[in-house]
Amino acid sequence: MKRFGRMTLALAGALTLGFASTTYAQTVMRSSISVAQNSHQGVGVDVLAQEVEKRTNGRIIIKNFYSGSLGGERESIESVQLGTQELTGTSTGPIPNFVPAVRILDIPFLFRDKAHARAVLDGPIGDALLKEFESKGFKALAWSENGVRHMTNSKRPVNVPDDLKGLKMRTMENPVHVAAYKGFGIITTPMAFPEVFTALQQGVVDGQENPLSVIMAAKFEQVQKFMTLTAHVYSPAIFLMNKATFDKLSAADKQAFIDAAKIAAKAQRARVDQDDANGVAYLRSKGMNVIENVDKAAFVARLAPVFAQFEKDFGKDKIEAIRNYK
Ligand code: EAX
Repeated sequence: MKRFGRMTLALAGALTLGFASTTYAQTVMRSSISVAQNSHQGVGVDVLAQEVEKRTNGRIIIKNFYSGSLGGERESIESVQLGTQELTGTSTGPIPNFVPAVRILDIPFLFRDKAHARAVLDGPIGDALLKEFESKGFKALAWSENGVRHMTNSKRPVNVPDDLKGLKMRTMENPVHVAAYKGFGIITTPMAFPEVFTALQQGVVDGQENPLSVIMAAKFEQVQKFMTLTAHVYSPAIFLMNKATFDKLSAADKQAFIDAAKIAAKAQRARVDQDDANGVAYLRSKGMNVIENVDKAAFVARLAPVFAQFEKDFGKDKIEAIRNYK
């Protein structure tokens, strides 16, 4: 038996009620997120666990670990690939290192808004990208959402692209983000999420970028004075499962996981919407200086050379198919 393998427990469910014992096998799986339970991603993995439990009549239980307690996103994805952990909820941050085709989604200013991103992810392009995970040892259950990313820092208000020049910013371990942010003149420092709060607190980096949902869940307002709603990139999220674990399920249980993940994704997106609606007022109430209106076209224009490179590397037709998706 693998040390962290699936645990099959025989439980005498009715014993405590004093009935004749009905013995049934219960499978416990482990899942994780890098952010706190009280967050959009917490809602996602909690709903996924509830729905799977309900749909399998309690035969399959998912135990969730929060706040990176099983490791950051890259480590969790690795564990799911190896099968030492069955599931994880993650942003696409580290995913290009595992499933390169998915990197196209991390291009800045690719989507007009969340509705556009959700339509692409829920349509044929998103479905085709979910299938790309299968040859890498994953069953990708559904796209969910991390949110629209904004910049924060401890040094100065960012009004125009030039204000970003020379800021030392933590980025996700994502090659597309790193290339793009360099285009802004940012000094990029890729780092796993569980290390970010301390790095900001100790001044190892000046800033970071994340959706309002993550900024609030991580309490970054305690260590970041300035935020600008740059909305520079949409950040997808995904529910990943170890492929061998999924393949062993009955057809009905496979469907249970897929249906549960769709419901979980919807709940996670709803929480992102709620956080986007409340986030600015909340963070201001905690003392953050928030710049809401920027000249977006100026930020987009600054990345022209980077976009030209992405078109070459990822295929202009593929990028246009996403941009023009209705
Ligand atoms: O998935 O690493 C990041 O900045 C992610 O947005 C965060 O962990 C939530």
